Amino acid sequence: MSVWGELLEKCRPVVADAAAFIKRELGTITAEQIEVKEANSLVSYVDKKAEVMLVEGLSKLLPEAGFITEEDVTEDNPSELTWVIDPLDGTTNFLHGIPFFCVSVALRRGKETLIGIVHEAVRDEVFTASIGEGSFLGKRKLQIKHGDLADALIATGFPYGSESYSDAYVAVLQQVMQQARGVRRLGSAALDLAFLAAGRFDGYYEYHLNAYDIAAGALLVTEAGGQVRGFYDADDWFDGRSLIAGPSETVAALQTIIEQCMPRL
Ligand code: LIP
Repeated sequence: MSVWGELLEKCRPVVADAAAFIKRELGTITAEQIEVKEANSLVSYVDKKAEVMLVEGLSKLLPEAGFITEEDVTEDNPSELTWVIDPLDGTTNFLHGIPFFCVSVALRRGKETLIGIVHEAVRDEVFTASIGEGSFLGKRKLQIKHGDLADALIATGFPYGSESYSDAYVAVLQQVMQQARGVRRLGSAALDLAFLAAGRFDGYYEYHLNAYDIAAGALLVTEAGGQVRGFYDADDWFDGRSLIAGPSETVAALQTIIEQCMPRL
């Protein structure tokens, strides 16, 4: 096992504690405790407290590493090694009592992702990957599923505040609905990517994402033999706010639809 595989093992209990805390709070949040960050992007003390737990725990494991986090409980300070954290991915699901959300943690060095953990908080499914050592659900090694778009179940998401491009985005969805077996919108990019790595989905695409929504999930997909890329630039998925993921043939098919229906804005 590499040093990153060993560090991944030490991260598990830190992530599990945050997931357990979030699960305990499910269904207890009052309307007064919900804050609106930007159009329909919600947050509560649960996201913030979970992020504090993660930052404190991970800082002890790797004091020299910086952070990129969703809730900014700590100043974003990307460094040579950087933790990329979404303490509660699927916040809207959580606040509506929909049991589909997770903790997502990745470690990056420059443009490389070394570790990824996506901990689904309700059923305690733990998806993990370390660079060069594969992806796992629990102890089960994951392998991306190959196949035609016609037989594919595709996951996607509908971004907040999409007025400027919603017609083009709906045109993409219409083509995917016509050409694929089915489409699912479950509300957590990190879990969409984890389910893709586990062969539950056959492809995923979304626009207007944040790096912390996808950093860990993307490594789960690539370490399971899949591909990730931006809508318009292959390498621009981390900062480019758009992502296509899946087996190479499905990524190519989705990219063709996106180029036809949603040319670069
Ligand atoms: C969510 C993503 C989801 C996307 C939502 C939101 P959050 O992240 O996981 O895929 O469609 O717009 O960005 O806000 O729950 O951390």
